[in-house]
Amino acid sequence: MEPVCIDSIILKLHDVNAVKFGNYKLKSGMMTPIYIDLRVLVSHPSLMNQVNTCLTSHPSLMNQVSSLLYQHTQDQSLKFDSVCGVPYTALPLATIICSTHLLPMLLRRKEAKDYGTKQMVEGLIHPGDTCLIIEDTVTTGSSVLETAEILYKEGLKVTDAMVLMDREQGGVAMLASQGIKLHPIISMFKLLDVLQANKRITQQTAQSVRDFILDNNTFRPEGENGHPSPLAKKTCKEQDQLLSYGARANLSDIHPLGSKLLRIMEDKKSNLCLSADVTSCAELLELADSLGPKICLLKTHVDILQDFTPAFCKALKDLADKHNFLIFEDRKFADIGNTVKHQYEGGVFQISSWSHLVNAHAVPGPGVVQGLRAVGKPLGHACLLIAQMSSEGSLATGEYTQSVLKMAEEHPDFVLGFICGSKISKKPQFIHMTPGVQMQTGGDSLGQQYTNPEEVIFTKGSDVIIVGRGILGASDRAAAAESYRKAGWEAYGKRLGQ
Ligand code: S5P
Repeated sequence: MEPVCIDSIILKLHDVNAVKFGNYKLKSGMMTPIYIDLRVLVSHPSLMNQVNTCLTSHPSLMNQVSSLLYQHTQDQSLKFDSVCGVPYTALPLATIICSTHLLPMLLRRKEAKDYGTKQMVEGLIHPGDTCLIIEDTVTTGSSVLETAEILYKEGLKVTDAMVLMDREQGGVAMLASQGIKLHPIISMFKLLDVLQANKRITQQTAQSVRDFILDNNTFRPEGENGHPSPLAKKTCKEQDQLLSYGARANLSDIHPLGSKLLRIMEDKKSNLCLSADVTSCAELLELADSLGPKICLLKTHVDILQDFTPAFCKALKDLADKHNFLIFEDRKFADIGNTVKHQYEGGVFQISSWSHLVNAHAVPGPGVVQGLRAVGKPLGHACLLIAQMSSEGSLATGEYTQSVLKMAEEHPDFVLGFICGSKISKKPQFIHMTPGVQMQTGGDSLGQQYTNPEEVIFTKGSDVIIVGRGILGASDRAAAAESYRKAGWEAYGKRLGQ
């Protein structure tokens, strides 16, 4: 392939507004300063209709792109029996390639039909055949993998995938870890070079996009021993687990307090919430001061304090500012909206005046969130919904947990996450916090059940460990807090594949 072809296609893609600069959201939820929108190609019928299969002076753009993709399969001597485009944007590309070169095409459905054959893949399937996947743009590679997994279920093999535009954010490596070789035609850095050289974008824009791409690689390929890490084996559905706390803090639809918490976690290298379940204000303030540097969040049960005074709240807030942690009053609101409003705002404790976060049971229905929101939202506060509990025999399981998830999704402006035993939402803007954490698994005599930090963060995919007696019961509380901080952070590193 002549470099000039690639350059001219890049410029034509820019002409038809398939390359956009600004602030856009990717499928993963990540914000990006560049967006490749190849869907616009189908909005240029003159380009689409013009039948031309070689790169002469005025071939259609769609055909040029298809030709490039096909040409590359020939250059690489790829062997395949059929072609499947990733829905939807790559479908016309696959169609043109197949009709031009008389290749059998397979059509992958996004959802199974609820009538007829219920097939996920349409077309003549010969188990054992090799199918080539065609994609328009790759970021993480998850869409290609999803299509491959559907083809595998039909007994097909997938060894190679062709992509027009590789954003160079880890897709090639991720797919390689799954045994699929991705062949990109245009890389992000090449695209930026061409647009800059042709004065389509400034040097500054090009550089800021390059910086973004370098800072936002979505895949960590290898374990230390050179074998793919367990994460490399994750399916596309688990790819959101690869997002760092810092990257999630930048998501467009994250609650501002959630964003703040994730930044604190990243800055302090701590996903530890101290459950400061002590009964004297002095002891609690001493804990906040001495352990403050190690935690992202301090959880209180203000109603167990024997000597509560409003001055205590002011002192706690000052310590939260001093050590950069958030305060979470574990009030577990569970009444009708009007009542929780008063409980949150008024009474002796005036919780909304000092606590950044509170939590609530979903049992009363959405009114509980709406009541809390009426008070907390104007103050920039947020709440967690209790989706699961650590105690033996808890009723918060199964369908109940799913209903809590739905309630959270319906109130993203006030619910920033969950109290839960494991990750329950695939939306990376929700923060999962897990209580019942100790180094030694087991429990207490009143039904509490413990899981260790690695299990909670790495295996179960939660974000924050909530630790009470594991720290409070230690002879050296600072050393215990440090060991929980370290264990939680190492489990997070392992999750990211570091
Ligand atoms: O399901 C739950 C929810 C919460 S918020 N299980 C819990 O244990 N908690 C709280 O976490 C509980 O009220 C206590 O404050 C803390 C756990 O304390 P530990 O001493 O058992 O670590």
